[in-house]
Amino acid sequence: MALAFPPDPDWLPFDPSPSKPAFTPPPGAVDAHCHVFGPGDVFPYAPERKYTPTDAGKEQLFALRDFLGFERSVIVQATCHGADNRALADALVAAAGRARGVATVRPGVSPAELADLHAAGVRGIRFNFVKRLVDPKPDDYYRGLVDRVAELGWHVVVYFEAADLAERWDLFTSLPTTVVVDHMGRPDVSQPADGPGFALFLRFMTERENVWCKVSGPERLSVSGPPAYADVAPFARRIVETFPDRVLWGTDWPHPNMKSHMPDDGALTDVIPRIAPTGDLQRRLLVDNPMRLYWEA
Ligand code: 0GY
Repeated sequence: MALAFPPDPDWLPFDPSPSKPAFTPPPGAVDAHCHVFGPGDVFPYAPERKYTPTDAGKEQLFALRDFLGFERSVIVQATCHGADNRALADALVAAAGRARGVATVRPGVSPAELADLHAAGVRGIRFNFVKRLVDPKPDDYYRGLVDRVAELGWHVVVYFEAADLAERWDLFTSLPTTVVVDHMGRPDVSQPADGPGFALFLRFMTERENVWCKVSGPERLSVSGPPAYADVAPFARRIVETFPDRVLWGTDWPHPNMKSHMPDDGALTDVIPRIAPTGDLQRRLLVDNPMRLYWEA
């Protein structure tokens, strides 16, 4: 039978049999950045999407969570589902308290829809500024949405390219909620971690104590490549050691839009002790911080 949504011809599917990581996550560890895709015949992909992935459903996500040694997940709405959060909400409900979500909403969203998302486990919304994924909007669009969700106690996740930080500085530094930046703001890791390129991002986190960072996505940023992603580690480690109470980590499974290679999720998990070298840093990164933001807020 033909798939309702055949993936893009150059789509790299996720690795169905990752290696077992040598690193054992601490009890209660949270994978704080992952997605579910479809399945498209149940939860159709959005008409305005910029890519069509292979299906990657909740059962596969939960199996990977258990295999890698995580107890909980934060599932982030991906742009291929637009503002239709049904696949996300379905996965959150099925996870029975072991998952929280970050949704995408548009200005017309009703209070009842927001309440339903909250009941399912959503605790934040995501603003995506990456032009190959979405058509970014003027600042006021985002400000209006933040006002809607701040009263629910939700936070905002932002995904942007390094160059967007200067361009959107006024917006990003004026958001009243907790702000979580995906993948360290996508630094150019061919530059030094203590060089001027990354300095603006460090300044952003230093000056704005409401800004958190996901030290995730080495497979997207690395030039040196797998399995160690050695060129990304100094960036992540610097953030973890400087802001140990405002960092999160996630697999980014099922790794949408990877072109160079598909990462082994076991190898990605083994990056953790290189960026959070002590048990204390690992516990804050994987347990204390995500629990505070997603379960105790
Ligand atoms: C990620 C990265 C990507 C895609 C999306 O929402 C999305 O479609 O976030 C990407 O292509 O960089 O981490 O989810």
